[in-house]
Amino acid sequence: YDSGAGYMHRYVLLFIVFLIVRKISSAVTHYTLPEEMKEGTVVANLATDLGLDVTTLTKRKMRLDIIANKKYLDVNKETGELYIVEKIDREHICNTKSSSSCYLRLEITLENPLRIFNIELEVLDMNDNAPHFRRDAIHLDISEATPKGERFSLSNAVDPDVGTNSVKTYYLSESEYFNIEIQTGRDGSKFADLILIKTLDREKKENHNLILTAVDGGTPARSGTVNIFVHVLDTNDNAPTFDKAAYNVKIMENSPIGSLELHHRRLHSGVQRCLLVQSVSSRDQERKAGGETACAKGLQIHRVQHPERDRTVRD
Ligand SMILES: [Ca+2]
Ligand SMILES: [Ca+2]
Ligand SMILES: [Ca+2]
Ligand SMILES: [Ca+2]
Repeated sequence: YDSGAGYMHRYVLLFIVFLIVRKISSAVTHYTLPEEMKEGTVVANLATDLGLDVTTLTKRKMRLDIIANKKYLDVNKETGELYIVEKIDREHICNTKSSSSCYLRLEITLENPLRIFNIELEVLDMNDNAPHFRRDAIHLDISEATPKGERFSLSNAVDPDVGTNSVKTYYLSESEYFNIEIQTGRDGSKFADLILIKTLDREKKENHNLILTAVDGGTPARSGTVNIFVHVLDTNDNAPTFDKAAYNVKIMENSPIGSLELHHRRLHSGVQRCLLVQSVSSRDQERKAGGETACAKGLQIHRVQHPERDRTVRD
């Protein structure tokens, strides 16, 4: 009777029985638990929930398999309790932002008779990450000629948590020149645009230091900041001006040529000033190189090229 055909017959029968068992056990037991729970925390009592005799678990070689790269949980064969052996980090298991639900799939196996139970563990997100910016500072060079209303996109903050635990909004430190507008990307991510609300004046203020804060919607909320350094670029928006509308110079007749010019000295790097009996000064606040200083030489104007800053004309 123990022929090859009979052996095959028994094998096929066993396979069918196995399939039926798989089918019976296809009902999935669902649990939910928050991430980051301490080691040793009991998630559920499997013996109670699956209707198993707790005294037979060791004898039936109860086994837990997890479809994951770490052994996050184990089962106590004495009590039937499912407990945590390693902290479950939702951001590690489900690092994509696309789905807000995150699952760990477990399989419980018992022998004599063979029973397999599928367990689905939904890991709930906790607000355990603060929004952070990839860089410490954002540097912006903005011309003082930039019109009011111009916007500048700022790099966004990232927060690996999902839903309300992720970046919710941004705040900008007090500024009379700048404001921000919150934008929502296609994937729901939030970012901010910097908006110029008052025209800049380099001659008044050359650098603006701002702080951008990203806040998430968790309870309690967490936040991250980044410095924004705005450097105002110069444009030629000032004409030279004299400190008086008119100057009177008295010169004796027959004065020798050059007698009015006493001396001129260098004040500080690149700036020349001609100091004479009567002084005439003209000031231009622009930054660009190539300005001119005019000094009276007798009754002629002598121009001096100098590289930067206060162009001063003295007579
Ligand atoms: Ca986490
Ligand atoms: Ca989280
Ligand atoms: Ca967060
Ligand atoms: Ca200017």
